[in-house]
Amino acid sequence: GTAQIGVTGLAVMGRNLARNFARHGYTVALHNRTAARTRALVADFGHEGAFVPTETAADFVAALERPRRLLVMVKAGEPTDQVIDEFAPLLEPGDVIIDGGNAHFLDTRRREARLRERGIHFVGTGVSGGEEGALEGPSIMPGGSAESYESLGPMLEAISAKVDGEPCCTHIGPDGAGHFVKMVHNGIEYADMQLIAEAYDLLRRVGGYTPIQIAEIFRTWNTGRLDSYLIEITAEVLAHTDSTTGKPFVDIVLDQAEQKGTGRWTVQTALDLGDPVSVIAQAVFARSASGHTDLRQAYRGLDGPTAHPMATADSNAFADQVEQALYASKVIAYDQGWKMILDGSRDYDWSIDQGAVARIWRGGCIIRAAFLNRISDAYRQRPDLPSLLADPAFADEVTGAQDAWRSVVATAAASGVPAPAFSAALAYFDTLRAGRLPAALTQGQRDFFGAHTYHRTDRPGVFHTLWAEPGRAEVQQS
Ligand code: NBP
Repeated sequence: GTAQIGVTGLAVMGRNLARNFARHGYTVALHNRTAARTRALVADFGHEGAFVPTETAADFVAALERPRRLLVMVKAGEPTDQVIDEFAPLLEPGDVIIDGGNAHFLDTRRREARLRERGIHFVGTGVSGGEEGALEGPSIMPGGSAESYESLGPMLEAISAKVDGEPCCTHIGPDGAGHFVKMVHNGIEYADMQLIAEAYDLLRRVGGYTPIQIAEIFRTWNTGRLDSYLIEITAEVLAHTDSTTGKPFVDIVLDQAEQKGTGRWTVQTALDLGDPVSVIAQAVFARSASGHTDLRQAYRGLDGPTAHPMATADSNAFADQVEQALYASKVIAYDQGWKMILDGSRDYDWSIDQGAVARIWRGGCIIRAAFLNRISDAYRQRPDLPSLLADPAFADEVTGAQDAWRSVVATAAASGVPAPAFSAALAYFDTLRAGRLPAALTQGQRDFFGAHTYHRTDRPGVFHTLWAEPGRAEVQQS
């Protein structure tokens, strides 16, 4: 065969990645379960580069130069296993299967281990940027063996987004590392979106701004430290008018946010790792709460404060406070995500370079932002940074924003406007900042009802109090 890469699964993502490879001069073998998609790609885009369309699995494999590289872009889950089972018997040791779908990293670990026994490299790869990113340059997060990256890496880097000449693609780590990092990316994306939504809600219901005015505020913010793709598209959505009603578009959309599941996986995995990703969790919960029409019906109209838009003179100052609350909360959400990557990397022995993750998210992906340069710089200065807040520049910014941040959270509570992500971020900041936590009381309760023991602040050892006995004597257990 002559094709340097083959793509099987030619729906929007696979088709656009195949075109992206071809536009970069690679010969691309094409395959799809339903051959009509393969033919349509060649008919519509065949002039863009060198494609080798195939219809059977055997022809597809035969079209590839060796070692073979097959990119699987089918629906995640069962279809991915079916496609692997179809192709693996046709491959030889040294060949590489790349899964660019949104697989769960534990599935990727399972698949990688199984294929490794047969000498086949399995590269679970996160791809972010949606349909447009796939064509124009996504952010790419490949896992798998270092050996597979040697031949595959340059091709993936070629088709990835570039920022300051650097590709938004790097080898993340063995087996499931790439899909794990993609999962956390999506969790952070959920948090970013929820924080922006809360900022909008407060500006509208407390600040008294119209959607068009808020679009303008977001455009201004987009020239500063919040400069990001998500802020940019938020302004576009808010400025959009519904053509049939003439109303702001945001007012005619049903207020129920859906999810495909990667945010939920992030929180489920964080619970297993023991990582308190509270802002990400609130973002996932906010989407599920919005969909519970039965609950919303039961609560709707219950007595409580009604937000009153403030006088115009005060709303400018309020908008500035919201910007500060948004920025500080964003730093906390990212800090939670990076801590999760650190812990995942430790638990699974992946040796993930935290700074490199920031670098490859600067372009191509949904959370791309100037902010990621800052995170990248922080890790460049200190590669073993335990937390973003251990970086003096981030610490200064967050502590500097906190008066405004507290005021916004207090105003939200007093006005009856929900701000779960802003509030969770602030509570996280205050939890970790505290000299003493009421966790001491929790541990006392645990010792009382379950003899779970406790440590003392003043001397080493493990202790238990005999709560049921009159003297409540303390016994040292070790
Ligand atoms: P879909 O997730 O909609 O999957 C459609 C493709 O899967 C078609 O090629 C279809 O073949 C194939 N397929 C299915 Br369904 N079941 C199959 C089976 N049993 N055997 C073989 N092929 C099967 O496509 P997509 O939206 O392009 O996404 C592809 C992957 O990329 C997914 O894992 C997705 O999560 C991930 N992803 C998507 C985005 C995005 O923005 N859409 C971003 C990043 C990652 P057919 O034509 O014969 O039905």
